[in-house]
Amino acid sequence: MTHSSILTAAGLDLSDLSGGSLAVHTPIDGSEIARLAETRADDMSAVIARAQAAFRHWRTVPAPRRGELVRLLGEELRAAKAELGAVVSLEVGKITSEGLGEVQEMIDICDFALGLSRQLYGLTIASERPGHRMAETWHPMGPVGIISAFNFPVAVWSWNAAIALVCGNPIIWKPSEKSPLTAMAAHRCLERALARFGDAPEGLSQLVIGGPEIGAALVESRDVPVLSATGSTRMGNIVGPKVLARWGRPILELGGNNAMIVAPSADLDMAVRAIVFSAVGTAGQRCTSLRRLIVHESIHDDLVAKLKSAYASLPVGDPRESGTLVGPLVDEQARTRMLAQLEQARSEGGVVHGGEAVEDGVPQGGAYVTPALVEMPDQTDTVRTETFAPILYVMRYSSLEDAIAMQNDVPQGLSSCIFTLNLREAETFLSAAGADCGIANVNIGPSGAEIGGAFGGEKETGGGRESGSDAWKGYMRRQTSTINYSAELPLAQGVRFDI
Ligand code: UN1
Repeated sequence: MTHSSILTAAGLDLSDLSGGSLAVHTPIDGSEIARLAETRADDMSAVIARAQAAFRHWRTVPAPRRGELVRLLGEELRAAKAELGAVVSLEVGKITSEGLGEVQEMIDICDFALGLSRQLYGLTIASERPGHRMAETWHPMGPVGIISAFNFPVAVWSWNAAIALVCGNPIIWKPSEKSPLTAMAAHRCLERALARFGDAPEGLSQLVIGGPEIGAALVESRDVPVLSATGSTRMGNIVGPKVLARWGRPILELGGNNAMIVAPSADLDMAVRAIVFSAVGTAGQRCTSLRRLIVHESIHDDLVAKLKSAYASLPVGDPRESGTLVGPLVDEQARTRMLAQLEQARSEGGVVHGGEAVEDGVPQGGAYVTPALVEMPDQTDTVRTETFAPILYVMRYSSLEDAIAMQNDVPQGLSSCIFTLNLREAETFLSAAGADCGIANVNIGPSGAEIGGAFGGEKETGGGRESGSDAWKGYMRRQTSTINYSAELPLAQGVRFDI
């Protein structure tokens, strides 16, 4: 299929894809596949006003009816799964199976949100006063701004969109400048669902295309009470304080520097498979990608030998070809950064295996690399830095306590895991004295989380939670009510104030 036919098959109109100022390239061969018109910064106040108007209506629609919209979105996504997955592969370079997996993640969150639309439960609370009842009710917040990253160009939007919509909030989406086409194709699915739904207010979901000034309008507006942003810690450092300064609620999903501890009892064959998927899958460009391997000294050499042989046979190439496991990096800049980081690691005593630019047997113009395994003497500053590329630093440990201390001794706190068959070790890792991350797994890798759990992390990862569990509470406001059905007016805490 040509680049254009992939885009038209996903419902995009080629006449909308040219003549604008935002050039979009495919990482597969670096060629330009669209030139999009951008939303003007001046238009953002009208966009936000439309969302506010939609909010006044949508908040009064019963939540289970709002769930119907998300059910229809799930249907549209099921129907368009192959076509949308192909745009993910074209625009961000994911292998076919991961492109499809991304759309499946969207379908899953729609199913979750549909069930949730009948389960936005509050509490009833025992009152200390006779003839009184206390209750907690969850209400919609208002427009939710969603700033998404290129690496999960549509799944992370859908976590926010599906939950925000059932919670009664309009959405305004600013995708990464690197992945606006996937966003447009996904938004078409929502538009089709909206048409079938029938009576949703105009402006319930809006897509804005452009750079940081468009995002800044969302970040700075008091009429966007919730701002969910996925991206670098540098971006979060700007966005978070600005949203807080105007008393908004940020939901931040920022950098990760995820580790795996491999203990002496680990099933090494399973560990190798988990390591390779999580370090090399998506070309190391997941927030959850495995970046640090902390291996017990007794099995270190054995594991490194197994990994070296697994890495040697990894098929690098066109992500659309069956058999390819490692597609391109998103752009040349990402490759330059990866190679520079490896140089830095070498200067700190690292021994690098792989980590080379690939030009043969791959489409020309793409930034292809062989994944890198780097044996490090220590956890240096380079290891503590997140590089969005397939670099796996391998270090040794002798006691579990040291391994956990190393796992925690980075600024980020997204995902973590341990491979062990020892119950004491596994439970220690999961305990209050264990991993300090938002996600901590046993005998699986750090990436590929299911939507049913809350997703997010601590420290420089930003503290936000999205997706499953009770992350929906971040999209609603809690109201505590005390209802007096007696004929008396007793005061709490026994206070007397007789007049
Ligand atoms: C991200 O990289 O921003 O857990 C999200 C995972 C995916 C989501 C990653 N389900 O790897």
